[in-house]
This record gives sequence, structure tokens and C-alpha cells, in this order.
Amino acid sequence: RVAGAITASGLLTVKSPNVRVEDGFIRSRFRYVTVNAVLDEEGNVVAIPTERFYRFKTKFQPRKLGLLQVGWGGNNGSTVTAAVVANQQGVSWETRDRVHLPNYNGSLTQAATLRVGFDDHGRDVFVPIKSVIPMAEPNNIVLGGWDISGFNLADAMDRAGVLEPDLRRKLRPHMETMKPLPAAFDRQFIAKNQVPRADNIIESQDKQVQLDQLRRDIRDFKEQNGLEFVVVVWTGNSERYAVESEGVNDTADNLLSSIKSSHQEVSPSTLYCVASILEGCPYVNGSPQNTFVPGAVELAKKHNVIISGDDFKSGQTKMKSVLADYLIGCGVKIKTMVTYNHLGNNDMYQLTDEVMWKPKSASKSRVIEDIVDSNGTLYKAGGDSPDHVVVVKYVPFLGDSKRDVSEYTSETFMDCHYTTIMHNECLDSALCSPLILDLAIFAELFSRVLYAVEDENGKVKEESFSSMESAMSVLGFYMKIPRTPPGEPIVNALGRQKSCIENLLRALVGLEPENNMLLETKCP
Ligand code: NAI
Ligand code: DG6
Repeated sequence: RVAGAITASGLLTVKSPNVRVEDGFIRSRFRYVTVNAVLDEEGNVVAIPTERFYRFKTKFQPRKLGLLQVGWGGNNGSTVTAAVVANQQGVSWETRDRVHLPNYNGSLTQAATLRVGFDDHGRDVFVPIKSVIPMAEPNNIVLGGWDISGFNLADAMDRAGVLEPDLRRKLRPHMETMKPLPAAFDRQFIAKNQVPRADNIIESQDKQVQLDQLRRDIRDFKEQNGLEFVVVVWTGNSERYAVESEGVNDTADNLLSSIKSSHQEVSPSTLYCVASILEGCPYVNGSPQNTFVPGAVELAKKHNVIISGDDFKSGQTKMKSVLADYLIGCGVKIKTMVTYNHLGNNDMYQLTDEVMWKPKSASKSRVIEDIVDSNGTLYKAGGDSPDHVVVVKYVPFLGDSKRDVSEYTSETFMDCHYTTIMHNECLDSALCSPLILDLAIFAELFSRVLYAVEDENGKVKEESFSSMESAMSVLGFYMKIPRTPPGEPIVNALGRQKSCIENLLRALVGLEPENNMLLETKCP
């Protein structure tokens, strides 16, 4: 055996009776083993493994992809755009210490790898995740979007102040011709401090007129750029919650009627969402507001359109979903999690409004419920969850540079205290932009996937193939409050979320799930 590991580039080929490429589809057969765990009368668990065989049918070729960002002129929107242009055009830039080349680091699809197996010399072999199955290339994604601010993308990038001046100067000629489309805007859903920005809005306040315009925008974008598929991602300001009520937004039909009558509780984000669904485009909600009112969820299901949300999990929350899983997973009882964020970007400025802060506060505070619930040895049901305090502060001088200071106090062996203090600093938009690209890429991929379950004779009828559930919980890796289909529990632990993505990708190409047992060396 030779020590070390290798990462191969190029598309992965799987030679197995479980997979074949035929008529433009990757067809795979996947044995899914799950366990039915029931409590007997004495309270003991009886585990009954069950299996079913899935067939997956994935269109081989990614489609020509467009990404429409709502809030295109914001820090995230302009940073995503600048990065794609820099990568497309191979634009390098200088800082005091060196010359930098563009990349997509921070992106799971572009910069992370998946272990395939051992080679003949006993080395671990990895491939980039983008090589497991054909996916859209970020360099080929056509970008567009809406913003209430009419700044062109070069000016928006300067306003954001995220990227280095040398890079911004070089990108300017490519980006100053990019101009956000006029936005659906309702000042009731946004902080007062954002209103001066709103100089690029659809003139009519009639919500049906706005919806029709957004739908036209999507169609025009598709047509003008010769696109086969478009994904819409909300990276606009965090809105206030819309009031959910019977007859207004509880069903798809009621929501559509409420739009017709311009009901005041239909938020702009729900309008974008409905427009996307009606145009067959996946919609991702990167903020914590309740865009996905029950009527929108029903509409997405009816139209078989992927939805994903809520609120990007980019920095502190991501770290929480790793650290809590590590500590509680190792039998250490977290007693307090006290976490602070301070930064000075426009998003944080808007969150100084108490009403707008509410949804964000809720989404930053939930994140560890499933991890606590998973350990009834440490935490007794109904009561002694960790004290979880979330504080954020607006510090204008820091701009997009997010500082996260977190303290976890736990009880470990014989009640000894175990305290962990962390300080992270990163540009908020550098954390988030790769997530937006991944979400667009995965939404395109998973909307190419059809599945069927074999009958007891191991057969499936071609017409029994259907799309996966529209609430795309596999994208929960990217979300603070993952949206799940009815009956599916929320998983926040980052490791579980990542292995869900990896194992689903493996299933699509006929590979077994990664079990990390390495039995071929332990029990040769
Ligand atoms: P930003 O404030 O720089 O950008 C938001 C943009 O949305 C602004 O340009 C604004 O003019 C625009 N906008 C507001 N309402 C709109 C509407 N109705 N239609 C179209 N455009 C509209 O904020 P940033 O930093 O880019 O963040 C965007 C969103 O992503 C925020 O809601 C934030 O909470 C969320 N988020 C960001 C994370 C990060 O790490 N950067 C992580 C988690 C969530
Ligand atoms: C205050 O935390 C600003 C927020 O918009 C965050 O930047 C965003 O929600 C990211 O949160 P987190 O907890 O993943 O760092």
C-alpha cells in the first residue's frame, strides 16, 4: 500500500450493473436500507431493517442555466456577479502581498471533493463533487436580476466594497452594462432605512400587475439569452413576516386571488416566488421571512417546482451546526451558547429595525433543536435545552466584514466545565456567494432527476417515474431553517446534511452510500 491520497479531475465513470447511460439519461438502481425503530411494551427499541429499491433517471446533460437574483445590486448579488465575470474572463488582481487568480473556493460543487474508494495501491481516491455527475458550470451561468436600487452592477460592486479595488477596476467595463430590472416593492415589508434606495421599482402598486411583469421578466431573460432553465434566488433584504390567515394565503387558489385583489399581506418576496413557480423555475429563499406561505408551498407542489429555504446558513450558524453536533454527539452537554455578530453592511443596517430583526432572530436561534433532541441521555425531554442567546450589532466601520464571537459552556465528565470560545472574521458576502451558485447548480441538477420505486417483482413502469418532492430538503445544507416535505424531520447537523447530498449524488450514479467503515483494511 502507498501512503497518501489523490484527487482526480474529469468526470467519474461508474462500472456497475447498477448504472447505465441510455437515451440521454443516467439510469441507476439503488438499494435503500432504512430501519423501522419501534418501542416495545417495556420501552426497549426494536429495530427492523427494511429495504426498497429505487430507480433514478437523470437527464445526462445540464441545461443552459440562468440565475436571476432578487436583490442583484446588493452585496451578495454583486459579489456573485463579479466572481463569475472574473472567472469567465480570467481576471487576476494585485494586493500588497501577491497576484490573485479567480476561483470558486467556498463552493461545495466546485471546490469540495467526495471519496470514491481505494486505488490499486491502497490510496484514497477523491473526485471534485462537480465530477460525480454532469452539473452546470458556474462560468456558463447567465446572470440577471431585480433590485429596488437602479445602480448598475459595477457601481453596486463598488458600493458593496467587498472585493479589492484593483479587481473592481478591472471588472468595471464588464459590469457597468448590467442593470437590475425594476423590482416589486412594498414599503410595508422593508425597514424605513431602505426606502431611499428604492429608485428602480415597477410603477404599478397593483400586485397582479407586478406578478405579470415579473413573469414577463423571467420569460424575456430566458428568451434573450437562449436559456433552457432558470433558477431564481432571493438575496434581497430580509422582510417582515407576512400575516398568515385563512382565505388569504392558506391555499394556492386563495393566494392567487389575494394577489389579484392586491391584498396587503402578500409580500414582494411571495410575488417573486409565485412568478418563478408559474414559470417553472426553482425558487430559493435566502432570507428568513415566510415567503413560503402555505399557498405558495401548495402551488410549488402542484407545478412540480423546487423550492428551498429559508435563510442562507453561511457563517456563525453553520459553525453552530458543526460545533453543537460535535459536542453533543460526543456526550458533552452544552449548557449555554452565547453568540454575537457585528458588522456594518446594508443587510445589518436593515436589521437594526426591530420588526425586520424578528425573523432573522428566529432563524439564527433555532439551528440546534434536532441535535439536542437526538440525545435524550443528556437532555431530558421538555426543558433543559441550552440557553441560546443571539445578539447582533450594526458597526458601520466594519462594512461587510462579519465578526462572530461565540462562547459555548458545557458540562462534561463528572460535571467538569468545558468552555469553548471562538472568534471568526470573514466578509459576509464571501461566505454567502458560493452558496448562491451551488444552490442554482443543484436546483438545476435535482430538477433533472426522476425516481420510481420497484414493485415486489423488481419492476418499474416507465410512466411511474416522477420528480422528487418540491420542498428540496437535500439543499438544507445551505439553509438555517431547512424546508422539508411533509413528515420529514428537519436536520440541522452539517455533517448529516453533507452526507445526504453526497449519498444522493452517489445513488444517482449507482454507487452505494459512503459508510466510512474501511473494512477492506480493518478486516482484510
Ligand atoms: P444587501 O442589503 O447588500 O442586498 C440586498 C439587496 O436587495 C439590496 O440591493 C436591496 O436594494 C435589494 N432589495 C430589497 N428589497 C427588494 C425587492 N423587493 N426586490 C428586489 N430587490 C430588493 O444584503 P446582502 O448582504 O446582499 O444580503 C442579502 C440577503 O441575504 C439578506 O436578506 C441577508 O439577510 C441574507 N443572508 C445573507 C447572508 C450572508 O452571509 N451574506 C447569510 C444569510 C442570509
Ligand atoms: C447578522 O448576523 C447578519 C446576518 O444577515 C448574517 O450575516 C446572516 O444571517 C448569516 O448568518 P450566520 O449566522 O450564518 O453567520
